[in-house]
Amino acid sequence: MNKKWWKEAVVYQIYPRSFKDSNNDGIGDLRGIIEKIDHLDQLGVDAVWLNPVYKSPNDDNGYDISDYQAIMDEFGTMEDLEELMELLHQRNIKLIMDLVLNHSSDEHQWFKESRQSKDNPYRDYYIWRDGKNGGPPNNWKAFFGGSAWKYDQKTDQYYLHLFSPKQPDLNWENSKVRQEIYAMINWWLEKGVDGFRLDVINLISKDQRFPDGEKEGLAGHEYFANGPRVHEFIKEMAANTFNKYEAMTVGETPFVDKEEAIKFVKEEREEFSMVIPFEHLEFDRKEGWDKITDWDLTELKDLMSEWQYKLQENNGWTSLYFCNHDQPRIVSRYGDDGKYRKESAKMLGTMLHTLRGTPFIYQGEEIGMTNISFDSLTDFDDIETRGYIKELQEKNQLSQKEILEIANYRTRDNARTPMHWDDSKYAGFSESEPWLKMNSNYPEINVEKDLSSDDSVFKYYQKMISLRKKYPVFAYGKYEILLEADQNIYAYLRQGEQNNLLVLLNFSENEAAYDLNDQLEIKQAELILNNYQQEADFELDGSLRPYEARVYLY
Ligand code: ISL
Ligand code: CA
Repeated sequence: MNKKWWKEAVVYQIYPRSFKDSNNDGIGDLRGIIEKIDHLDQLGVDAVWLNPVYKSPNDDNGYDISDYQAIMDEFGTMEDLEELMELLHQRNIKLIMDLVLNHSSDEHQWFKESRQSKDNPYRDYYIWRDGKNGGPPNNWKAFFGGSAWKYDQKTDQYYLHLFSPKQPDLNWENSKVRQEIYAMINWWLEKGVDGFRLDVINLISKDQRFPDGEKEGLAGHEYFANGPRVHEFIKEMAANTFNKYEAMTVGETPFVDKEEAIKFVKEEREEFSMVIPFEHLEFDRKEGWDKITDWDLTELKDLMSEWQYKLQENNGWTSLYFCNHDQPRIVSRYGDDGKYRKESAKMLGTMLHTLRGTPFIYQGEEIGMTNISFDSLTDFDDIETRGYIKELQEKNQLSQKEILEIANYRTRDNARTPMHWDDSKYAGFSESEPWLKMNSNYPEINVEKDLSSDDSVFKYYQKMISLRKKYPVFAYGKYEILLEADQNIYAYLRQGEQNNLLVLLNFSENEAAYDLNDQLEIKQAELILNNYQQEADFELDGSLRPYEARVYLY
């Protein structure tokens, strides 16, 4: 097993729009992040991933880039970014940027040219096709609703957009596009950036026959996800950019199971450092966005275990995460955001920090922030949510109230409400009304409060992160599941060179008994982490309190 800094690291994700507003226009910005570097340092994280900060008309909050080498006006200037990088580096914190390479904004110079005429030199930078039978070229659907094709009158053709119509897909078949992209990436690497998270990177190769999709789910995904040339493109990109700088790379990969994942992260293949999986966050949405489904802990355990074994057998790595800017808050999904908010937030965090992979913390997760509850459909900002709301209203099967309920549970805005720093108006995020409504529980859940309390979620995260640094077994230990069939407890071992970990996690709101006597022979172990004030003795059989998490070292 090769040692790498990023295997030992804990990454903290910042959504700049909602982290800290330095000039009180209601929008978070780069100087706001600079003001809060102490927070990151105190927590003990090793790297920061910034969501896109490039120039953008913000149709999808920065995931629609109009200039890859300039900073978004609201966020500040290139000098601000350079200063932020410098300050992070002074504290040994690496900077990971977000690269959106599957598509650009329709306001990018390339697209403005491309749509001018069929013989424009930039025409082939994007994917243009003739319509079929008076409609789009095929039945592919966009992630944000509707057809993935948009008709453009000027040249009487359609262009492909897997996300919003303001996010036209780049044509990776064109080697000029690839060369421009590599040059841009190298420009950032020369600047001193330490790595990249690559947005929907497994969608870059489309089946050039553009057949109609026939599979369940988003129509056409079998032809645009993990497409024919995806690994060829990634290998070429990595060899020409990241690998020359030993940069850390995190590929965001929807529609990827453990078998597909290996192809991106098996170390010998020299593609990515790790992927961002999705399957572990799909249990409560198995029947689609508008139906919340029940699930069983054994499903999560089986899935996690299969990934863990597959990756360790194949010398591959993964990110470990529950929350990001696209996901509702985990404590409101797999935990309990009421009575056991703190316990369950800590327990879920324990899982992320004790499995084999690199933990990613999303802003606010370290204080146990919860889902919102907006009271009007017009409060939602997220382009994805607005798309679904529109579809549901057109279908006319649910009442407004029912739509509101599902939107509150599902919306990406759950993660995007401003960060809670203290209990002042607008939670210390800004002095002006923020761009998105605050979560109303900020007086109870905020950083200031967590810093002044011994049993806060923040203090627990601090401890967890420092333990990871102290014991290499957290990063490199071999994973083995225990109590496989247990419906309440997720238990596993990590076996290292010097020591081992035994992790016990109770996912239920009730006490849960366990008996490990016929699976283990350990006489003594030290309890190094526990989310209850009154600590537990070591026993191979006993019971766990509601949402209890224990980590023993032996
Ligand atoms: O967020 C989702 C589920 O709620 C996905 O549909 C999401 O759009 C998908 O995971 C891709 O996400 C990434 O690319 C999008 C952008 O909107 C997301 O914020 C980004 O993380 C398009 O660039
Ligand atoms: Ca601002």
